Amino acid sequence: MQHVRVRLGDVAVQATATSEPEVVAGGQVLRGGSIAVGFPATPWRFYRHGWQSWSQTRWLAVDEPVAPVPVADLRVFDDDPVHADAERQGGAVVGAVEDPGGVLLVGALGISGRVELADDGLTAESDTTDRWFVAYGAEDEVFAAYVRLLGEVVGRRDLPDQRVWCSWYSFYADITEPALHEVIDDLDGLAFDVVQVDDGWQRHIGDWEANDGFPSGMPALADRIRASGFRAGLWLAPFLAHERSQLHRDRPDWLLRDDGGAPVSAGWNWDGRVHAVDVTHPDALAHVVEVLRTAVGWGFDYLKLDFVYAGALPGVRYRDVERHVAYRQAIQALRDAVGDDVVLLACGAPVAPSLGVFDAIRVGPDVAEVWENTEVTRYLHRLAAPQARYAVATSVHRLWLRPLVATDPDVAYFRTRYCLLSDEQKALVADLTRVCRFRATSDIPATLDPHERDALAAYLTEDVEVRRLGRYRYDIGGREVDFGPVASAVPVLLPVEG
Ligand code: 9PG
Repeated sequence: MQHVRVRLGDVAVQATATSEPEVVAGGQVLRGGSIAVGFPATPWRFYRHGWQSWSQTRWLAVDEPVAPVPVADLRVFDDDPVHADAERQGGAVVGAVEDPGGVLLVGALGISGRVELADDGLTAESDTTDRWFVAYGAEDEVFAAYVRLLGEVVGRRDLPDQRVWCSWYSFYADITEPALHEVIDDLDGLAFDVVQVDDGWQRHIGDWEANDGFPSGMPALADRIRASGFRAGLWLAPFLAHERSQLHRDRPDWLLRDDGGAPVSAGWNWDGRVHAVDVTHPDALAHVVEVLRTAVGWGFDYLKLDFVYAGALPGVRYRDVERHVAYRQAIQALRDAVGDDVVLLACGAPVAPSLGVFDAIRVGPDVAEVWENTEVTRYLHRLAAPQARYAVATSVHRLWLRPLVATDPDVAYFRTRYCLLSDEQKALVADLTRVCRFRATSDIPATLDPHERDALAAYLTEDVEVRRLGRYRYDIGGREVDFGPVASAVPVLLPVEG
């Protein structure tokens, strides 16, 4: 480790690294498993990039206190559990600070890393790379330079604009074959590309076969969707095993374990604890690969792979590989098995190790037909829980990823029934889907009034040009839309009494 001076445009900063900086397009590259970069000036904001899709991502005031999620079983939904007790603000892979002169960015040139805000600079460490991009300048320029270099390391994929009908935000887990048939009939005349069946079709989390709600089976459902002119999409959580699943009973040897030999918690959901499948176990991986092959064999060629952070949790693995490497090898095996023509959408996914393999990534938490779930945010500090407000805020801060992957901001709402969002809130969410060029909804045509149905039809066929005007401001088809008031609002988090 040595002290080096790094020239960044007009300024020079102190850094510690293992060698002298190397000049690259838009910045410099520093080397080291752990490095530090001094501030060029006193910063006022820190860019926190969350570990996985749902993790809070935004510009924080530098003095915002860290506020961990007090319930261990829910922490994994919010961020990397490894850093749950961190004393400083920090984020995954990339971090930045803003001062009056510009933005200083430090980003891993690899699939994992942690960047933290220290008193006099940013510190960064990684177990998978020793190369760090460092730049200082205008926000869009430093992020663009970083994502360009990152893409050279992790790869990129291209996906045309998507228009998706997804079952989740209307039916939740209560989907059945007759209910979906009715929706598919009613979607006639609406320009969706994909009809995606979400959670609720399977026997259990881990048992990826049709349940009793789908008596004709999954191939028949895929056929029905395709015959209506849509691609058939299916939700799976392939790296999870619910504690009451058959998989869990039959293959305890496939579960990721902690040092004491107990299965690692991958969260609490579906009325129980879920555990992680150890995807470095060759039989477990072969099984997961077979699950995906089977889904593709049924006729589904758009797969939403959810809760996949479970593949990158800390634990004792069959093969002793770093957790993000384990995750990436597993998703690469899935990609190799299904081929390039199947669209793979990652959800609940560690972002950086998903790049180059997935076509699209969910870049924020779930929207939901409520704006904010205040009990959950204030008392549980859960900004990753389903709520439209933080879904918008996090997704808006992830748009710099677009050159490498399609960014899915989750669904827009056109309905008034069963929706507590105001017209302005619905419009803002819909505008974000326009910016992302990823249009989706779960609205059931039968619940829309004629005016709402027309609005949905127009939304699916419109051709609007989008231009970025500033950090939060966009020109969308000639209208100026400002996500700033929502994206830059500081959440109210109350202290948890011990
Ligand atoms: C299906 C859903 C939908 C949705 C996904 C994911 O933090 N949480 O408790 C939490 C629960 C559910 C959840 C996300 C976070 O939703 O994002 O689109 O597919 O699973 O169960």
